[in-house]
Amino acid sequence: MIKLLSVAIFAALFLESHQRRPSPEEPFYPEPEEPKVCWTKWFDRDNPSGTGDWELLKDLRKENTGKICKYPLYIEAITTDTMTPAISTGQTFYIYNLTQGFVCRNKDQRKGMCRDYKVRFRCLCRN
Ligand SMILES: [Ca+2]
Repeated sequence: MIKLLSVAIFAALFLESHQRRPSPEEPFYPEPEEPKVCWTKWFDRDNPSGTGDWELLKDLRKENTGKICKYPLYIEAITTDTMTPAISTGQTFYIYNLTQGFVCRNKDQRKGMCRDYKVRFRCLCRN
């Protein structure tokens, strides 16, 4: 009985899948587009006057509720004065990653002082 039933189900599925086969006259549907990515605004919550420039993701999230997506795809840090990419300044960074954010500690620098940085994140766009 079960065998007969499974044959019947198979036959039904087989017929249905054949009925749905697109004919050459049907319109062509292109592949779905790649999801679009968006940047957040620039965040600059700290100045290097203390122990350094602390732009931690957890603090930025706390101070800017809902403004930074849960899973950022990219983080970018630049100086606030000349917009120089952090990686081009020659300074050493304590933290610079997607999960923690960005930290420049003054004690890690040859000149003893970090520049002031701002950060932004790339996220999937909201529709
Ligand atoms: Ca800063």
